[in-house]
Amino acid sequence: MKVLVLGGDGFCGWPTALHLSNIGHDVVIVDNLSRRKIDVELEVESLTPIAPMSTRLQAWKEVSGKTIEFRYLDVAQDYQELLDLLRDEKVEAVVHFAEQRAAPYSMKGARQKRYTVDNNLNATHNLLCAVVESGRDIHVVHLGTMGVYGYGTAGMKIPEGYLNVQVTTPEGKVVEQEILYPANPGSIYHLTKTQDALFFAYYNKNDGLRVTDLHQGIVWGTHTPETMRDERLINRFDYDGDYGTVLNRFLMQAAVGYPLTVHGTGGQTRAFIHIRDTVKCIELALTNPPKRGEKVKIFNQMTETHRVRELADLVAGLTGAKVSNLPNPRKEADENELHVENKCFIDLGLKPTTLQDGLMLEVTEIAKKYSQRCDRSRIPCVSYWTHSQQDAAEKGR
Ligand code: NAD
Ligand code: USQ
Repeated sequence: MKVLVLGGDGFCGWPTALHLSNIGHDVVIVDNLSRRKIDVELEVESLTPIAPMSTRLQAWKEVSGKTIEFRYLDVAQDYQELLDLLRDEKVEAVVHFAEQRAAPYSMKGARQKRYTVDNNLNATHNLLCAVVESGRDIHVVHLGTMGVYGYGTAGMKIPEGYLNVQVTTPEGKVVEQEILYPANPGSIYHLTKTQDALFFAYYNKNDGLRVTDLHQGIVWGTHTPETMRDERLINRFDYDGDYGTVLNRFLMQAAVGYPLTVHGTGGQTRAFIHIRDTVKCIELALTNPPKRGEKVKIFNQMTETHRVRELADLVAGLTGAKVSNLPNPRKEADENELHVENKCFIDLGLKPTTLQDGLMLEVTEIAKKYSQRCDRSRIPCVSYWTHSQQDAAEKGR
């Protein structure tokens, strides 16, 4: 299948592009390298030394004999180029990762909030608009987030996208309806994903677009079988206070002897998935597209839930690291329960990789191997959700 991977230079996109190429798809990566440029802006680098795109692609050709094409293009800006690409390359499916994905970065200030909204909404809308204009029956697979739902429920499992509700009419008749699960974003970044979901519902209803929206949990790990085949194929590992996600940060902090940065009580429960399962899920989504006329398929792409303080205790137990409870820079519930339905992928054959599988070792080893590349000054989270949190932090310094 001819597949465009938008955002194929990123943490999830790069291993996905390799995996899809490896199993025989004809892959074209589209990326504007904005993630690498944000590293320059934040004066930080991936813990792992990621190679330039041409080196990555040459290495892949050498180890696999397969070619992946690369197009430098801004999906949020270069509409005509995107449309031409869909037509000229006779694209059959698009995997869309090309968004600004860090909640803390999206909350740093007005510039970053506006960039995140402009970039993410325009990228998604340009893609949908271009698919319609191309006249091609292209399956769009989008990476959404568990954070569209908020992280709590009325006690049931968070369903896969849709909720059955009953409403009472003025005449007293009870009517059943299926609605999109109510959006409850916790950051501007998460908010853009809730708007993406409305774009998909609309284009599906109006134009019959076939869309799969994957509401993914926090991705951990670094390697996939493909990225391990050559040092030049190594995946990125973000550890800084804006882009580093909680479990990979704890593993890296343990490796460099930095007390684990638990926000508040660490009572936040979140959904997780290993990067190996991410690429598998994309494969499954591509091979099981919605039929023509079918509503947007929404899958919860996660395999387990964990509480932040339990992850810290686990990492501390494995490594002897100290745990530090810090004032939470975010506006979020201190404690929450989280139960999530993930039957769709399990039924399609996903065999989850769990923390118990010893894969923590892989990340600990990565974190240790490259620990000399860590800039400790970039570890603290210095993005505050509100001015009052920022003022309090400044007074406390
Ligand atoms: P990433 O920042 O590493 O990768 C995103 C890629 O998209 C980057 O290479 C960036 O340069 C590119 N990009 C951004 N805007 C673009 C544009 N306008 N035009 C072209 N390219 C553009 O992020 P990631 O961790 O790989 O996440 C990929 C997707 O998966 C995101 O949409 C994110 O919301 C979602 N997701 C990620 C996680 C996670 O834990 N990493 C969890 C859930 C969902
Ligand atoms: N946290 C800490 N200490 C840290 C970093 C984070 O306690 O050093 C806490 C946060 O306060 C939060 C939780 O850990 O309660 C998760 O934070 P995170 O940065 O690991 O994840 P999040 O901001 O939610 O974002 C990440 C990805 C995003 C994706 C999302 C999936 O960056 O792209 O959409 O995970 S989900 O969380 O399921 O919405």
